Amino acid sequence: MTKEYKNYINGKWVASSSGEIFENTNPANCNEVLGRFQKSNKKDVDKAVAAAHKAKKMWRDTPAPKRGEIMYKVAELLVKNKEALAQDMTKEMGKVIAETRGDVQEAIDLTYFAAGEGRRLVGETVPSELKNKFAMSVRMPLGVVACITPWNFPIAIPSWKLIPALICGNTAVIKPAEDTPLTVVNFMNIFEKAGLPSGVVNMVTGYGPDAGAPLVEHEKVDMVSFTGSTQTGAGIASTCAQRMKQYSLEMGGKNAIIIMDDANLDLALEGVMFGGFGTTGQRCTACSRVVIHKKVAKKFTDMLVERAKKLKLGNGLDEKVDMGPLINDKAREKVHRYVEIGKKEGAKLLTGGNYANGKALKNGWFYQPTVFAGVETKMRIAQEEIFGPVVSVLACNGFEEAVDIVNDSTYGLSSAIYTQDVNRAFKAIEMLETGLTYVNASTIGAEIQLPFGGTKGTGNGHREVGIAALETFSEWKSVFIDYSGKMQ
Ligand code: TXE
Repeated sequence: MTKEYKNYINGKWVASSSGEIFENTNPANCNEVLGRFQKSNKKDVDKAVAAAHKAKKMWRDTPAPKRGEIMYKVAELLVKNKEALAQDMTKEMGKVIAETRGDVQEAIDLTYFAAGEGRRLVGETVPSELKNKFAMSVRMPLGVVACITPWNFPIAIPSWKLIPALICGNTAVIKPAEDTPLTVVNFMNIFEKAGLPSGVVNMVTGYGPDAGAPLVEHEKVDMVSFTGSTQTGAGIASTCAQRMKQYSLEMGGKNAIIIMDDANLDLALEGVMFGGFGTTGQRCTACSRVVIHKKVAKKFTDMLVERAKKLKLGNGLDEKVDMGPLINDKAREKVHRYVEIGKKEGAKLLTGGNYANGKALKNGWFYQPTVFAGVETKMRIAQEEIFGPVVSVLACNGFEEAVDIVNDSTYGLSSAIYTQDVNRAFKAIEMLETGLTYVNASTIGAEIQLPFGGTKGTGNGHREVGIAALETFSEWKSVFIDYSGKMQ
């Protein structure tokens, strides 16, 4: 019998009020059911928010260094359970085991980093305009934070939201993606073992419209932190705006690597392979456009196609597999639809472009690594997020044109440039309109001590991880202490 997992509310594992269940499956073998989860609705959300609301005062009054100590225990338990977490994650999400280990490692790094913030949470003291008056700023929690998370980083993204939110003194309710609830159930187990007081973190599993929407709308939710599609993010923004709630959004990208004619092409090839086909192209920072100088375009494209053809697809638990499946049928249909659009728009399909139908792959949501050349910036495949293993190559005549092509996007998450020219590299850093820029490295690979997030349509200006996350999950109070003893 497949195991049933409950919601985590007020420190207890509880069934959904409707008794309804949904299942998650292994995308590398879609017949394999992994677990049964609570299909939560508004009533369950109400209970979870009530628990978080009740715990608000106690947690706010817990000294921040003490909150940090609990987070330190969470980090240690993540370390201890790293392999088991990664294995479960590969089973439910599909990406290869080396990458799911990396996903857990990001959660570990962030949790250690944020735990230390419990002893800092630095404010400012500034000189007052008056004698015998003291002026300072202190960080205040926002209250109850709702975290709505996607399936592509099943533990890293939940940790990026929950841990900084908790360190700042907020309580939280998380609604994980319906494709990857197991990893977040495992994460809740870790919070419980670490001794986090009841009600500080709560989890309801279920679908977006049933469980996510009532969470966003709930009057006792003070802030919403969301990562996912632009469409859902826009809906959340308008709900929050109408209810005067704070919100932070991260909604993907159309990231590009520029390759100049002086670039080390072998190095650039590694970057494009890793950025384009890592996590089967399902990273918000995935490299989906390569903007390359005409002089080296043909040579590089041949190298890229040769390598793409050699990628080994399969079950991500096999250490020799390079690329796992897409997350679900809907995602695979979306990728294929874009490939058909690309062909109609006149782009040249060099390799891939279809469902992978190797013998061992027939039951999974696998898609062939795909490369298009002759892509132009106005084409939909150069503008819209495909979220799959599809790399589009766009040729350019020089640096300025390359930068214009990269910036011709409604998104602004990540960009990269491969060049040996240091002056050009620094100019690119200044000119590229993205929240992240890499020089001689791929568009992917966040480090948790620096802010993560994008410009333009990628988000709403908030940043995750690093010290910047504290800005997202707290607000400033200015304090004035008059010790003159004088009447005003
Ligand atoms: O996203 P959704 P999906 C992009 C990517 C992908 C596309 C669709 O292009 O192909 O989005 O993915 C919850 N109120 N990204 O369908 O629907 C939902 O349950 C409240 C990029 O998975 O946005 C899940 O927990 N919540 C991205 C979360 O929102 C709602 C990562 C994300 O699901 C809701 C994922 C509602 N009305 C997808 N509807 C990135 N930035 O990395 C859904 N949800």
